[in-house]
Amino acid sequence: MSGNKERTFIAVKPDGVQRGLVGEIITRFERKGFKLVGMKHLHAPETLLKQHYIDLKDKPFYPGLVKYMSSGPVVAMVWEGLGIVKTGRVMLGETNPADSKPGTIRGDFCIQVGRNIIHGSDSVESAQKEINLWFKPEELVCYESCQKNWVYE
Ligand code: DAT
Ligand code: MG
Repeated sequence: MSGNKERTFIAVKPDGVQRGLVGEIITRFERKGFKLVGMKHLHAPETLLKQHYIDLKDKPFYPGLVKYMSSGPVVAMVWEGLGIVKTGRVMLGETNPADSKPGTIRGDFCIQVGRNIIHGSDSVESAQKEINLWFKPEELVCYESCQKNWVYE
């Protein structure tokens, strides 16, 4: 995927869902002009979460991270747009909310790294991997946004 069709995987974590922040997070991506192409609300199986965070398997916080992620439902989404992986990360803020600027999602809504409410892919390659892990191809909706010519030149 390239250009306006770049995609990223965004997930509202269990604390974000429990705290009623799903709408706020969707609103931020919608208002920016990005396009929603996939979404589901699920209690993710541990096997999926272990695979999702496989690169962190040797970190001391890995077991706690998997437990936290499986402690309640998450809202998994695929968003699309120009430069969305990089811009999505800017919108999220830093991994540690304490380092995140006001105006970012983590800067505005959370305090500790172990309860940082949202996941966003960190590269185009990992986005592709994560989208394939969480979604079947038929779960991604193909449509043209009526905003296209107003969001892009
Ligand atoms: P990000 O979620 O910003 O991509 P990451 O991929 O390095 O960050 O880590 C994944 C998640 O693991 C992160 O959102 C929260 C948790 N985590 C990272 N570093 C941690 C730490 N030092 N202590 C506890 N949890 C941590
Ligand atoms: Mg990461």
